[in-house]
Amino acid sequence: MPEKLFKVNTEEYILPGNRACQGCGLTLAYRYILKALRGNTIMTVPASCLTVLHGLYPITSVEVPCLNCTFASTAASASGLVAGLAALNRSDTTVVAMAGDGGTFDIGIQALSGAAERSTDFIYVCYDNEAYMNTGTQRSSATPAGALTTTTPVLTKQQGKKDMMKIMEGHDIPYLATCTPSFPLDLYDKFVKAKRIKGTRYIQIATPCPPGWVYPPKDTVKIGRLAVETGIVVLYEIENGKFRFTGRSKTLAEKGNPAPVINFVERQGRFKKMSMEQLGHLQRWVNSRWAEYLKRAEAS
Ligand SMILES: Cc1ncc(C[n+]2csc(CCOP(=O)(O)OP(=O)(O)O)c2C)c(N)n1
Ligand code: SF4
Ligand SMILES: [Mg+2]
Repeated sequence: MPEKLFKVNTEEYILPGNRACQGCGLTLAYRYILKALRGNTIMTVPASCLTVLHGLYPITSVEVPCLNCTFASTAASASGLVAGLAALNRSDTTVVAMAGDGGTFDIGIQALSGAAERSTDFIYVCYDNEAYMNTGTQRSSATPAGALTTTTPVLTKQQGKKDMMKIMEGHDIPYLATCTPSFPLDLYDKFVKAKRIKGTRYIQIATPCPPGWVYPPKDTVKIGRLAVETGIVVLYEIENGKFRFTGRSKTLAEKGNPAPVINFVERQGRFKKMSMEQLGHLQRWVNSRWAEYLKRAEAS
């Protein structure tokens, strides 16, 4: 049952003023995550924009404890925290591992796969801004084809985005979900639900990033909404193998179709060198994935 707006936690766990950029989608997402988890959380975070948001010890903008770990070891670090809390008989604290797309799709995938295969009891959050943003927008395996990055500065990235949700689903974990801070209640509900489930829970959040995606900071919420309207991002959850559309994607699945991907692409400078061929490919990829999800929703 979705959380009603009036029941949303009014406490704030991120203090005013932090070192993230203006209009950062990650900051919005993180604010809603901590509200949904009601602050009763230990975070573990590798090098990324999220460590910058947290600040440098002893000064921080965030009111939950956070362990900084090395890039490759986020899920291993979370496994250690889970074991430590169990030894102390503390079952009331949720362990949350949270890394960027670089730290998840690429560098942290081995430790994540190991922990997920054992279904270690933590929530793993990948906030996906589709590049290594903290070090200046290098391409990752989450970057879509056609995007300019500082490591694909001339021809754009040629390879398509890795389907990390599919990889994580292959681990047979109890809960997976996608969301974006542009639809905050959908995000909030998924974390409220994930908190109650045992085992490894994987949540992937599409977080628009003004400097990396090259659009004005005021447009972050709009860009995230367009990603969903065009089917680039599909909001869904998979609980014990059962696929379900949620939020705006559910409405689109029941009452319409996604809008053309050009509506999303044309608003971002990172796609200014995207070829017509790449655009066509992206549209066909979105169409076929949408058809696949419709079938799954029907079968569930
Ligand atoms: C082993 C290692 N390699 C490289 C770095 C440099 N580094 C720090 S943050 C970062 C980018 C991380 O990208 P992502 O995980 O997508 O998070 P984002 O910066 O986009 O928030 C890199 C390459 C590092 N700290 N450690
Ligand atoms: S580079 Fe992007 S993800 Fe990183 S702090 Fe700035 S807006 Fe946020
Ligand atoms: Mg990133």
